[in-house]
Amino acid sequence: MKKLYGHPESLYDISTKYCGGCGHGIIHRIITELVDEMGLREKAIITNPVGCAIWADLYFNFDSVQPPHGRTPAAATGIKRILPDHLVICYQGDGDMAAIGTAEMIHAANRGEKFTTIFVNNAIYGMTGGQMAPTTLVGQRATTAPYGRDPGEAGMGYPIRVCELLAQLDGTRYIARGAVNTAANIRKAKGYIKKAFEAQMAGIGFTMVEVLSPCPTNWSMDPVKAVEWLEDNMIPAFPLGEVKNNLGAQTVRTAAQLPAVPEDTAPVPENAGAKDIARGAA
Ligand SMILES: Cc1ncc(C[n+]2csc(CCOP(=O)(O)OP(=O)(O)O)c2C)c(N)n1
Ligand code: SF4
Ligand SMILES: [Mg+2]
Repeated sequence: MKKLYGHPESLYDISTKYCGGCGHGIIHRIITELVDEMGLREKAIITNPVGCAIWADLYFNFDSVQPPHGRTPAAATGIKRILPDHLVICYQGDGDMAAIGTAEMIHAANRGEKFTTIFVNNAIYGMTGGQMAPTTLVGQRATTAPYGRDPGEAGMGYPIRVCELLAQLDGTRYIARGAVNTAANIRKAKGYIKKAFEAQMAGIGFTMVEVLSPCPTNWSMDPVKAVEWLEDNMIPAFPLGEVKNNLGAQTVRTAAQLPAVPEDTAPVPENAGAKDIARGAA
């Protein structure tokens, strides 16, 4: 008999702590459906964010690690390097990734670390009560921007488009942005995450899927209005689709195609001999 619908084995069958209309639960569901479909439950490891998804280990029925806020890319780097045949998922919110852990995120992407980041963008610091995030829209109100984000006189900066930023880096291979506002977009987001997971399991470099996600509580809206607000305001600011697809061998810039200094002309630092000391020879 063919099973048409069921609860994913990788998702515990319990109520979550998320507010009604929150996008995190849908994103958990997409991830766990894929882990089941790909038969990877025994090989999946998630690094939890700090933020509303900090309790993700209560929901995901596979291994998890809880690094400090913003440091999940550093933890995921270590895990994936030690266990390259595992599916390592780095789950991050927008405050977690684009503010508190900016350095970790950029350098992991630039190094081409071979894990997959799921970046949940709800344009706000959800867990701590609605402070402005790097992705908060111009004019959007937050507890720390009560008159709306103002990049002008108030000097609050502009919303950071993380996908486009990371797409510039040679270490990144697949970057896409989806949303969980409609059934069709949920299916598309699942397709992007599937592609990223498959690329990871094929040993290809850094992959990331951003997912635009409603936070009705901190947007002070009911769940239906929050979905409409996401459609009307977030999608125009953060366009959906594949931002970078460098998975095909023919499109990859190999090391040989990147500008490099010929070895015989490379400058030699005066204290180059100190490398033995740095390696612990002394
Ligand atoms: C180093 C550090 N700074 C700040 C905090 C407080 N803090 C916890 S969650 C959070 C906001 C998280 O927002 P986001 O990553 O967007 O996740 P969301 O709750 O919106 O899903 C902050 C600032 C912390 N725990 N550690
Ligand atoms: S505060 Fe926002 S992000 Fe956090 S659980 Fe509630 S709706 Fe979701
Ligand atoms: Mg957030």
